[in-house]
Amino acid sequence: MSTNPICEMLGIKYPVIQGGMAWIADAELAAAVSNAGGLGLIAAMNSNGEQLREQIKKAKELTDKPFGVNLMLMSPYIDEAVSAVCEEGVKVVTTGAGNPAKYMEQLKSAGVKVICVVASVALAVMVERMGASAVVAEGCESGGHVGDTTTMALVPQVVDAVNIPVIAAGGIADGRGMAAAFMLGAQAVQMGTRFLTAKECNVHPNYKEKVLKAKDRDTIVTGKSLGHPVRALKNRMTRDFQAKELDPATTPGELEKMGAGALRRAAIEGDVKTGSCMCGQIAGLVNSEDSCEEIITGICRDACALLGRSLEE
Ligand code: TUI
Repeated sequence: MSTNPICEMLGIKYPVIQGGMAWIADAELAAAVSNAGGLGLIAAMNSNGEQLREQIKKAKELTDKPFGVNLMLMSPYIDEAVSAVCEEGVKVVTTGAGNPAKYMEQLKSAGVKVICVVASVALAVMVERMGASAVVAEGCESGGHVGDTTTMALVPQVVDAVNIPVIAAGGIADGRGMAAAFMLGAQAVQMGTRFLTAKECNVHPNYKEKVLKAKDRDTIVTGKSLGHPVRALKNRMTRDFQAKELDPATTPGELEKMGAGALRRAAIEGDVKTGSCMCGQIAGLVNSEDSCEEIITGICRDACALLGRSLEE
């Protein structure tokens, strides 16, 4: 797949990118994905510069393959994270949960390729003008912070609107999803939920088990009223949050307080009742804990068979 534009641009073997899952995507998962021929990502999430630097150093020890960092643009430490990425010589970042305008020049002049996660055509066009190397068109089937357009509708519209390569995300977990994404014009896929249950993923076992057991209708989007809708597995947390959100007496501050720390509680402490188990709608299809290598080679093999061609054409 060396002639695939994304593989060529990033120096990777397979056009598969791991989602930048906050509190989940650490140096070990990123290195495992990169060692298997995809692009692994460390989630900078709300890490300060020092914490992120430590993860980058760890990933460098675990792999000699290219890996990247996902920058969560709502982070209070985003300035420090951008500096850490530039100084540590990270080759590629993905950005999400906002408009990366403020950081494009700094990243690009440090030689970092910037791939922006977008949920709309308008932002895709804007980031292409700013010099993004590619975009991830992320449909609302995804876990975590979501837009409101589905992958099926978003990907071809973004493909038609930009000249840079498009990576599809949201609702993809197997070779069929990957083949479908290629038919829509994407040249790579990004997957979060599928890697959440990877053997090398250090998320708390309770969280992993909840994803493995989830069915098609087990996720819900809450937080729309706050301006940052989040998809997660239904549990006591999402039920209480939704009830509060529908109650006109609830203030935005109360809701923010309820959401704060919830993902950490689930992913690190394993409290899958009062924590937030962010996860995509495709969880119902994810039923086994496989290695990153099994995931990546299996998906690419199946997609190639369905497309009747190799993914490089
Ligand atoms: O960023 C994500 N997924 C995330 S971030 C996250 S951390 C978080 N935790 C609690 C509340 C909120 C976030 C968990 N999952 N995916 C990429 C993504 N970006 N999806 C949607 C967007 C997006 C949405 C609006 C990007 C830009 C945007 O527009 C902003 C603007 O200013 O135009």
